[in-house]
Amino acid sequence: MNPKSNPDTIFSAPIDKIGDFTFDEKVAEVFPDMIQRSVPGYSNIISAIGMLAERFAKPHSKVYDLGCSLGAATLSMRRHIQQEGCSIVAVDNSPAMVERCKLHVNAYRSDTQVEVIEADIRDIKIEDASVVVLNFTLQFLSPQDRLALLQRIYQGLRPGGILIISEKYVFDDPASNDLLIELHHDFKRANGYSELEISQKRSAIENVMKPDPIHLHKERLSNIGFSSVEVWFQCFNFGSMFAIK
Ligand code: GEK
Repeated sequence: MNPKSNPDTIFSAPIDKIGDFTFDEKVAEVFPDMIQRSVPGYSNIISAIGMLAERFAKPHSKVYDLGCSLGAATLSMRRHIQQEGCSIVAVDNSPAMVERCKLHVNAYRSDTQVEVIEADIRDIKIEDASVVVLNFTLQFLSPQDRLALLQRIYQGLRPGGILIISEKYVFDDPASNDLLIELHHDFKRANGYSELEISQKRSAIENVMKPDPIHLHKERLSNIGFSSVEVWFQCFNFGSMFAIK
């Protein structure tokens, strides 16, 4: 996808009182630039989600993109899916994201139908799915809501279906955790973010995003019943897993 990307300068000037980060109009406007410069491996993950969807999408099944933002994963999957009668359901609870996502999706036509829905992913029905994507979304749910959503995804997946779940991680060993956080900050510096931007963004996000360790993700998915659970990508403290039913 090539959405028009305005530069992210949201945290570039000093802010008196930093509030909690929200996915509002201002964020939606600069989102492609923000996520590209902030999440190591983001474009590789988006491409690979397309490849995985190509393999796992089944004819006449549903494909879900939960927390779709501007629809990058949806568009990547739509480009790759060859199966007849697949439909993609893209869901986000930010009105600003959903409005722009619809524009991106409608800019091209395709045989794979896409429905963009403004809703909380904790409330939507998940059914007859062959592919479910949570690309950097689960981490924004309060920790006590995560298990229930993953259980509903498991129930809604067909046998052999895949969940792709990308997240920021924390690590139990403090020295490893600190090093990986520092490497992430180096990545942001290399992408032109200033020390002020890095620290103000960190303060804004720390109340709304609580990352889990990789072992907790694996245990939770295995306990739910997923048979194959593996990390297929990691760069610093960011990565992506698949879980196959
Ligand atoms: C991408 N997947 O580009 N219900 C619905 N949406 C939610 C909820 C919720 N409860 N909580 C958060 N969101 C995208 C990137 S961004 C990740 C995902 C990031 C939405 C929120 O509005 C935002 O659009 C998205 O989840 C997280 O592949 O910004 O680091």
